[in-house]
Amino acid sequence: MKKIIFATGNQGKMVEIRSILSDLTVEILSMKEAGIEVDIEETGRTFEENAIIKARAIAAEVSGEDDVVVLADDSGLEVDYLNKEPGIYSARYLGEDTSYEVKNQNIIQRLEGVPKEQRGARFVCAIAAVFASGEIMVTRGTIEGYIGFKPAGVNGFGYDPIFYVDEYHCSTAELPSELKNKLSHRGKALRAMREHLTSR
Ligand code: ITT
Repeated sequence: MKKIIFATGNQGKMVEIRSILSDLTVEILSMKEAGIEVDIEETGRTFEENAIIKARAIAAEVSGEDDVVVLADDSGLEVDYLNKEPGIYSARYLGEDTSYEVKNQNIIQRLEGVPKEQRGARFVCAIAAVFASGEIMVTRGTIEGYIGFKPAGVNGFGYDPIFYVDEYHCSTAELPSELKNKLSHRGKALRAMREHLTSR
């Protein structure tokens, strides 16, 4: 493997991915850097299905290139009190173009008056790999936490300001990036994938 192309258009994810895989001695390109622009419809019913759909769509654009692995991340926030919403619809929740200030405030409002014990939530991440041979592999990582009573922090992206971890009594947007990457759903799923990539 000489090159990884990451099938994501999300800059926040890309920053974390580069940091988590920084010890790999391979070139890591976002799909934009690889010159690929494709609008991918996420029609899957699970994080795993959507990650495979994204990785396959980009792999189709680079087919013929040996030594390239295409990876994709599908992730989201599951809130127990909201029957695991927004889940796979996390990016599309209240509309793709709605700001996270609004999305985060909306989730806090929907949990108004709900005590901490019932505010359980988790981030889930599925990472799919499509190899030049056509072989597919998927890993999953999760981090447990709860929805805070107010947004806090400026690190990370998306729902980080409202997702709190018990151990640190703060949101993942308040954690230094290295610590978030160590604990996070994405860190866990990507490190599991890295094992597969380096053992080949
Ligand atoms: P790509 O499909 O191009 O990768 P996307 O943003 O559409 O980008 P997803 O469909 O996987 O990606 O949606 C994931 C959403 O879940 C993301 O936009 C955030 O709102 C949320 N999310 C995932 N991981 C997160 C994290 O570490 N911190 C905060 N929010 C996260």
